[in-house]
Amino acid sequence: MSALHDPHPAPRHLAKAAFSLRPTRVASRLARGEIWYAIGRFARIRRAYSGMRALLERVDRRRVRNHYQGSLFPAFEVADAVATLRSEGVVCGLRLPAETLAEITAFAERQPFVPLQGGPPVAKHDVCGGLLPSGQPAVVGRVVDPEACAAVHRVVYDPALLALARSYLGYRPAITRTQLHWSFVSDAAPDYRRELGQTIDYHFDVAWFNFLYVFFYLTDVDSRSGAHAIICRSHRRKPLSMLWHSARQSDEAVLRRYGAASELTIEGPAGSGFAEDTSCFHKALVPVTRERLALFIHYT
Ligand SMILES: O=C(O)CCC(=O)C(=O)O
Repeated sequence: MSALHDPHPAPRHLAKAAFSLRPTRVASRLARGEIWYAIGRFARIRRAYSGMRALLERVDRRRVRNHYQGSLFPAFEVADAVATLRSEGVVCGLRLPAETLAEITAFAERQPFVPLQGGPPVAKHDVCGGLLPSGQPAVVGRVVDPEACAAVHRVVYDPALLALARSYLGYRPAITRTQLHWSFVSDAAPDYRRELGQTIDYHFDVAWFNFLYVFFYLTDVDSRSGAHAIICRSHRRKPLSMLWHSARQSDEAVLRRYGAASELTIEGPAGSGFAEDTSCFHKALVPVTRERLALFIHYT
């Protein structure tokens, strides 16, 4: 649908941001000094960066603080998970304890969120019929200050997740971002969602030189309630034409290149989690039957 026919046109400043997803984005970010945006997409550069961080770590004598002793995921085999991540780009099989899930969900229900459209924080119970109090469609809500929830902090600094990130990245990660997001059921048009920045199209992340994401679903998720989809193994095999083009690609282009068999739609009950190298192509499916609550941890 064109913006002209969109019943909910995106605010003008956001529409401008969407245009910058075109190929010129690489050039403009280079001009802003963000060299990592251009070169962080190359596997060799990422490996070299890991090597340098590992070297620096060896000469750094500062003591590392362990926040927690035991893991919430005692059965999670870190070495096997790292091997799967390297070959597939994703590894499933994490599961939050029931009380951790309940604590995070209750926090997200009472904590306000900032809509993707921006503006003041909104209370969750003020979303009605897929609409924000402003009358705009509810698309994605970013819960304010997720680490204020003790259970979120407990998960982010879990020793098994830190060991996974350290082993995969090759160095001790600094945690850069923790996000707790609602994805709502609403009648927002695809173009409106894109212009706001909802990641409903296949893309790969260039968040820094190297990174690993851990995702948890906090609601039951299937292909009609906001599942995350990934093209397995695409972290290792990107043609130059895709590496140098916009990080966003159409479904057709991605499936033509990698084949339908490489596409994995991750469904799971509330509490299930997975780790992903988001330099794989990935996207979020639009929820149509049930809203989704998800926790994302970015280790870099
Ligand atoms: O919400 C999702 O499942 C996808 C998130 C995503 O695409 C991203 O963080 O880059």
